[in-house]
Amino acid sequence: GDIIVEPLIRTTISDDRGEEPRYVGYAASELCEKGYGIEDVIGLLWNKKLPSKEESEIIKRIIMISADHGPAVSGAFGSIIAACAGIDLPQAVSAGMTMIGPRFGGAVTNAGKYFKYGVKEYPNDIPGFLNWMKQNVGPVPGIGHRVKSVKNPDKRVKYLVDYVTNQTTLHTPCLDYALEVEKITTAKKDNLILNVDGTIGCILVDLDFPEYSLNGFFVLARTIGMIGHWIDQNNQNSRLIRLYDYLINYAVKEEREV
Ligand code: Q5B
Repeated sequence: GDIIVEPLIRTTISDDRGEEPRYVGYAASELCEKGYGIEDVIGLLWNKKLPSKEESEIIKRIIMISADHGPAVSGAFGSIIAACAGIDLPQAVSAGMTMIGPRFGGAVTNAGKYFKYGVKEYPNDIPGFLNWMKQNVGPVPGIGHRVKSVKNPDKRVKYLVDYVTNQTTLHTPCLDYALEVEKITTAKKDNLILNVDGTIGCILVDLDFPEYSLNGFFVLARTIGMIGHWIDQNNQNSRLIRLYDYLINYAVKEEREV
């Protein structure tokens, strides 16, 4: 008789059993032909929805603005060190990727999650929200920057906030809430601004992207930059990096006899 096999996995996003891949039912070539962009493919594969033109423009700007932030940041620096050690592209990029976490670039998901929580549970009580965060979570994801501050604002953040609020019709409760939080945190300390992770996290929540997808935007965007740094170092035939002694504080014991 027939042998019934339980499927090993279940997918709800794509299907390649026909002539070409279909993303949530849409043929990839047809999307290209009809003028859709990578931001629409992201909407399909990450949120199972074709974004509106206005939503696509926001997604595109999020990716463009977070694609790179120079060589000094943890991710690019990790990829550059790897490139200089002669490591191949995928591994060098994954060295940089490894840096994406709660302090660097990987605060997008939790920023979206907790600001959304604040909107729901502490709508008119930001001090209450900050107190809850302090007791239950720790530093507020999406707030704070190593070098950007009220006196040295992050142009990326200003641009995205301005674009979304003044040039689109998107309803932005999460972003509005985070900007109110920023007013209180920056009054305490100049660098406790709404950072790029927090800004994109809130905009993506307002765009109705699923919580689990949010860090994916930074990961995807920054992959573009990390690949760029790997190519750049290879083009220059860069040498192996070894830190000079003056860059290290050797807080070790004096030489001793055993
Ligand atoms: N404090 C980002 O810290 C950083 C606080 C806070 C309450 C906070 C810190 C943080 C949350 C995680 C986050 C994304 C580690 C950052 C990014 C992409 C990037 C990177 C680039 C790019 C910086 C000093 C004092 C302490 C802390 C208090 C700090 N943050 N309190 N909520 N969120 N943020 N990450 O300056 O009393 O002195 O003990 O963890 O959103 O990654 O460009 O570089 O595009 O590549 O090193 O933009 O803010 O300060 O950690 O020594 O703290 O401030 O409790 O208080 P710092 P810390 P106290 S965007």
